[in-house]
Amino acid sequence: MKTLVLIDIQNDFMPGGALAVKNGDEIIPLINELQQKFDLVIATQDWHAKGHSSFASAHQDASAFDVIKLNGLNQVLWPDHCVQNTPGAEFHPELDTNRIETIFRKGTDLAIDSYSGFYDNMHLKSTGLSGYLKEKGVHQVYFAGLAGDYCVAYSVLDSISEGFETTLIEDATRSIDQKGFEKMKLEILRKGGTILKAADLVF
Ligand code: VGL
Ligand code: ZN
Repeated sequence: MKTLVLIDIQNDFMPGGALAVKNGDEIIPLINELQQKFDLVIATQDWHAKGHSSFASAHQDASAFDVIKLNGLNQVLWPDHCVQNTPGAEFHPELDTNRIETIFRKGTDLAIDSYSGFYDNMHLKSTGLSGYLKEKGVHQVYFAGLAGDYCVAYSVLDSISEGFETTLIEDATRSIDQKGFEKMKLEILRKGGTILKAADLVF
């Protein structure tokens, strides 16, 4: 069963949003088209409590994009984004949500950030996505969405470690930092993931 996981296609990651990804909205028509090719479509939502520890505003004398140590991990401090039940946390209005069977939310714990759709950044708590896919007999998982260098890349890496045949559809993502994305792509390939373009999907 071929499964498409759509990562964080939310207003705050779109041009004009609180944590805008350049040209993030360009992927939406392609993603709507892609969904028709898959047996199962799942989505994730970045879903932060107000005052989340990944927000620069939660720390004294800090600015957005500073890097600090949080629970021993490097943490980029972000502008406030995807706060629960705000318009910025909603899916982009042009995203076709009719085929999305389940939504996995992440980043709800105030104390710890969560890039991957599978685990928080300390790998302490699972979202249940891996078990959900395994229970459904899924072996092949494809990823698209935002941002390529953060939540998409970390989801892809966790998917590989969870034992799924994992593919990143690289033209169905956009990144905060292109250099960071190129680095993550090398890591994905090194770990055994596949990277291809939507037109190269042969099903
Ligand atoms: C993301 C930074 C902070 C993402 C989420 O969806 O890639 N990036 N929160
Ligand atoms: Zn976030």
